[in-house]
This record gives sequence, structure tokens and C-alpha cells, in this order.
Amino acid sequence: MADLSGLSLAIQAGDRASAVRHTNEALAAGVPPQEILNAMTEAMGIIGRLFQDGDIFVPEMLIAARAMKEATAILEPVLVEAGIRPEHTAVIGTVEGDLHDIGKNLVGMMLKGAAIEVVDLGVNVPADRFVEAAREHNARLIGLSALLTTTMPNMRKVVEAIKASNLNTKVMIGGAPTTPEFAAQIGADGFAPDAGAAADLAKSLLAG
Ligand code: B1M
Repeated sequence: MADLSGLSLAIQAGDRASAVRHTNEALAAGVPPQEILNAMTEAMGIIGRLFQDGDIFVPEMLIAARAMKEATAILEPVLVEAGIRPEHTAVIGTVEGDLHDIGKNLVGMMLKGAAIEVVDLGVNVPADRFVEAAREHNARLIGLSALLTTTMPNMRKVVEAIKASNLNTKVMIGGAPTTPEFAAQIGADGFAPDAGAAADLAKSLLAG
């Protein structure tokens, strides 16, 4: 097992140049790409936990995610060549009527950090579009975000549309006005209060 602690620390610190350098060095030293990806995913897991615990904030998480993005860009062609693809795909989006996307984007970054392929439908997404995209991309998870009390009911529409389809797709929700009680009420499979928790929840829903 190679020592990839330098790469992990570079990602956690959001040091893009160092993350890229460590990735190139590891590849040149013949470290398997999956092992490098695992080190990056673990680094983002640490970031997620620090964010959940209130030890770091949105800017730190964003710069860590950007460092990971640049480092994975180097790794991606090597992973593709080796036939390694993320095992699962998640479709995410902000529900119809709602244009807030900062939190949703963070959730997307953390899911990618957890080695989940993310199809981001953007904002103001109608229920049917989530179902279509889940079918098209064979996604086993849909992540819904809402920041307005007035758009929360549109989450229920997505859950109902998924239940009416024959898809084996779980639905998780989040966003400031949502709660675990609301998730249970609308029949969603889970709620996460923040992006770090969203990655943990996604992994456990996809494992189930
Ligand atoms: Co809006 N806005 N806004 N706004 N805006 C709020 C949400 C509001 C609380 C402000 C206020 O009044 N105090 C209020 C909502 C009130 C309510 O419904 N209870 C509000 C309002 C009223 C409005 C407008 C109606 C204002 C108007 O036009 N009169 C309008 C609505 C437009 C629309 O959507 N149709 C509007 C517009 C906007 C801007 C466009 C100006 C801008 C959005 C820009 C953008 O997103 N690109 C904006 C902003 C920035 C905010 C505030 C200030 C910040 C939201 C944010 O990005 N937070 C917000 C007030 C506030 O929250 N303090 C406010 C940072 C972000 C990292 O946190 O999104 O909570 P958050 O995401 C977290 C978690 O919630 C969770 O993880 C994230 C990271 O930890 N999470 C998930 C989120 N999605 C998840 C999904 C998951 C799991 C976890 O699983 C899938």
C-alpha cells in the first residue's frame, strides 16, 4: 500500500497544485488508480465530517472539492482506460419553482467525492424530469434540494412520480427548511442536514 497521506492532506487543505503534483507522482510511481481514488475519497470524507461538526465552513469545503476535482481530472482517463467506473449514479436537482443551488452543488461535490457518478439536473426541475433522468442514467438514487417552504411540496411530487414508475430508485432530500419528519411524511428514503451527511446517507442508501 503506497503512502498517499501527502495527497490526502493536499486535498483537505484545498491545495490544488500540491494535489495535482501528488497525483502525478503517485501515477508515475505505478500506484493503482483505484488506490489513488480511494485516498481522495477518504480525504473528502474527512472534510465532510469536519463540515458536519462545524469545524470548517462552506469556503473550506469548496476549495477542498476544487482540489479534488483537479486531481480527479488527471485520474479520470487512467480510470477509464483501466475500466474502472463509479459503481453507482445519482441524479440530483433543486425542485420545481426553486432557483437556489449553492447547497445542492455542495452536495453534488461531496457525492462525487464519495465516488458516486452525479447527474446534476440544475434548478427548477419538474418531477417528470427526475424520473426520466433516473431511467436514462440507470440511477439508483435521486437527491432533491429545496430552500423555500413554498417549493417543499414539490418534493412529494417527485417521490410520488418515482413510486408510480417501476424504477428501483431511492430518494433523499435536504435543504434548509426540510426535516427528517418531513422526509418521512412524504415517503422519501432519507434526509441529510448538510453535504457531508448527504454523502454518508447516499452511501448507506446505495449499499442497502
Ligand atoms: Co433566497 N431565500 N430567495 N436567494 N436565499 C432564502 C432561502 C431565505 C431563507 C432568505 C430569508 O428570507 N431569510 C428565503 C426563504 C424563506 C422560506 O421559504 N422560508 C428566501 C427567499 C424568500 C427567496 C426569494 C423568494 C426572494 C424574492 O425574490 N423575494 C427568491 C426565490 C427565488 C426562487 O428560488 N424561485 C430567492 C432568491 C435567492 C437568490 C437567487 C438571490 C440566491 C440564490 C442563489 C443561488 O442559489 N444560486 C438566494 C440566496 C443565496 C439565499 C440565502 C441567503 C442563502 C442560501 C444558501 O445558498 N445557503 C437564503 C438564506 C439563508 O439560508 N441564510 C435564502 C448556503 C448553502 C450552503 O446552504 O442551501 O441550506 P443550504 O444547503 C445546505 C443544507 O441545507 C444541505 O446541504 C447544504 C450544504 O451543507 N442541503 C442538502 C441542501 N440541499 C440538500 C440536498 C440533500 C441533502 C442536503 O440531499 C439531496
